[in-house]
Amino acid sequence: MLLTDEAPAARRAIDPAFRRDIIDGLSRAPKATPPIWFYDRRGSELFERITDLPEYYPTRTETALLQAHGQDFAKAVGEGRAVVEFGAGSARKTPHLLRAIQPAAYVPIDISGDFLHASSAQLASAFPDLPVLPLVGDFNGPLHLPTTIDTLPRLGFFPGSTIGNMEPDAAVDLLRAMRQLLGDASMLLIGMDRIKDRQRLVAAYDDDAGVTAAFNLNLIARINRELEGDLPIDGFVHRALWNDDKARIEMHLEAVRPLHFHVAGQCFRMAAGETIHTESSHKYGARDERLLLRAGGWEPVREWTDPDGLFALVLAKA
Ligand code: AVJ
Repeated sequence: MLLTDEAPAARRAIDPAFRRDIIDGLSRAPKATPPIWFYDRRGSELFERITDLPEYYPTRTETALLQAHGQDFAKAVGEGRAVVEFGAGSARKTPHLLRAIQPAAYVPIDISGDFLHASSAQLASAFPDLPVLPLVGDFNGPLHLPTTIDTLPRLGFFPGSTIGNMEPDAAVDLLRAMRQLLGDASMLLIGMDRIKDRQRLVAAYDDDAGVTAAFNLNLIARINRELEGDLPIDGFVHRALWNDDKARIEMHLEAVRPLHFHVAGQCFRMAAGETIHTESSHKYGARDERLLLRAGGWEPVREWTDPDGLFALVLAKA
């Protein structure tokens, strides 16, 4: 059953947060923009296509883990929790978890209302007895859980290695905020992408079909459309590189020639070879995962990985 009081998406005016983030990011040296702005409708569609690419192992590896270890989850977390999913998106992995643990309610949280409502409706019809309570919001800001789950112990679900988008200090802050939001009796099931062979990592973010390149370049189209921009789309190329010092993949948009463009009335220049750093995707060793969780106020209790150790699902308790 789908329980929602959200109005349908209004026609959007210029988004002041988007404008501020992009103007700030382009004014900085080196230029860097937050990855949340990738996910307009087209960006969300491209990301869905990325998850099906042969090179992009995280989604299928994590989904297989969720599928394979249902009985373990049921035993470790018990029935009757409220599952709170952070950044639910299309929520394609969630049915495996819900089927396994029989929760008392499901609260998917996402910034994209359109996407969230479509996937919530789908989920609600697949689980007719489960109260589905979608919450439109940014989990990096303050959130209020629906009061109907006040008395239920919570299981936070944070799949996809989305945590990897954050710098370590921000990741710790987010984990602490989740701990605060979910409460003393809560648990957290989190997906974390492992450090591995450099070629494999880079290929996952620079696929042969060019879908990740299109995903990265879509940010330029979005800036042009929504912020009165005139960035030349042929003036940029997609770059993915492994930063070994920081154990992360970085995506950049690199200027192929000297550029001069405008965004929301402001003027910007880029030298040939200069980049806009559009995303970081941090990877973790087995001990890094636990250290990060403990720093964030969570005690790891179990973890599951695939035979090749590509990806880890970690269960922690408050
Ligand atoms: C959704 C942040 C987990 O970092 O792998 C995929 C986003 N960017 N390909 C990731 C992404 C380029 C993805 N996360």
